[in-house]
Amino acid sequence: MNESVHKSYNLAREAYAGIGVDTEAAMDALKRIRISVNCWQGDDVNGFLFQDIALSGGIQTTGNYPGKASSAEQLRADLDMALSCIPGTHKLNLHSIYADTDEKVDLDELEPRHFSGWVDWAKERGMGLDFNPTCFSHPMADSGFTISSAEQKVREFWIEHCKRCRRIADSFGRALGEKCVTNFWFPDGYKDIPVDREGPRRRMMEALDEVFSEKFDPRYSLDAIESKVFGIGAESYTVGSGEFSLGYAATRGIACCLDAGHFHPTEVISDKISSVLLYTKELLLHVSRPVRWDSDHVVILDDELNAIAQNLVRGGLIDRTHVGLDFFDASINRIAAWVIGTRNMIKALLRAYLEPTAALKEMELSGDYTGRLAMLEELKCYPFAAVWDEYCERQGVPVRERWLEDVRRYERDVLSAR
Ligand code: RNT
Ligand code: ZN
Repeated sequence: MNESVHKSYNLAREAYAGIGVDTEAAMDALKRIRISVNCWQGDDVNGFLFQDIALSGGIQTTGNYPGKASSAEQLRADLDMALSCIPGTHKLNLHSIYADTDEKVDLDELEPRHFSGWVDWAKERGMGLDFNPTCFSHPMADSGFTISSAEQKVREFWIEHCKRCRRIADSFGRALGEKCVTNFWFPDGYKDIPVDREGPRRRMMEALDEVFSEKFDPRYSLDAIESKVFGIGAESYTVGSGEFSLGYAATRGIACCLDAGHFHPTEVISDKISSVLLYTKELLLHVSRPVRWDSDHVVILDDELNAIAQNLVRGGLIDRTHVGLDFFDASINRIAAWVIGTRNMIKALLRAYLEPTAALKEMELSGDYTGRLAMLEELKCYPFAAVWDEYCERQGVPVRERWLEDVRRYERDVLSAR
């Protein structure tokens, strides 16, 4: 295999050199990108803090494939398995409900020490951590409102939770020497048509201002706010809409989080990246795959994924963007889901790095739209796969579908015994 991988790569390198693309430089750039892998793919967004709590907040996992992780140790073992099939060194994106502790703590009592198991794990692997308050799957979220609730008691509970999450994020950033991005997403909304659309938004804005009143060193943490168009049970009105979130992020100097499934079905986030980054310093992405709705399917190498990667790489916007994943499929092997989705994200970025960007831009600026279309179409048949295989080989991870054997072996040896 190695021999043929290198042989194909050498031919590919020549082909790309012919259009001015340096495949070695592309692989070097790719190596530096750390994808934020979402922990919640491993256990269907359950977490370990509470037992027997149903997933709420208008999101849903479907399927009950056997073998899901039910402790932090199991989830870490599963992640290690998945990461051994993914080229590069990445970040893990944790939700607060993944606290690794025997103590009985509620969300408004969490402290950095409840996550020390994760910090140690990440440190050993040279990985970073990202974080999320969990404003759902909790009795205090039963009304459908959290931080924008009209009830002061409810609001205060969630404000306290969010404040604590920011302190935990800061502790992650310091311990690992790498910025921790904390994403704030609130499911708040109405099933049916509200009378007052302004009130909850004003309350959310004021609550967030309180959450963000404590200042942290920007080298270690960054806050982001994730918008959404609707959720199950909140079909008519979502407080944290696109306009709310972009306006909030831009005026408060924090980041927006664009989730691929959080807009109208024909809207794509690839086109939003270049606009949002004119008004905010940094950006967080939740790369997902909505099928008819925000279904969070495993990311595949489709047109939109390629477009996301192109928009990040072509404009150099990748340096200001944190690429996170957000999918959870419980109907297939969960480790395979991680591997497939994350490898695809990396593949799409590699493909984008293998474009003759300067030449394409020149054609565009000089009005040569014929050349632009011709080149973009021919590029699709360039031997990108040979560079991808070489990259996997050099990074010491399985080439092509060989990772599936490893995952199947792990399923037989470990998952089936759960
Ligand atoms: C929900 C949002 C959010 C969640 C995670 C679990 O619609 O996409 O990002 O998926 O926080
Ligand atoms: Zn998301």
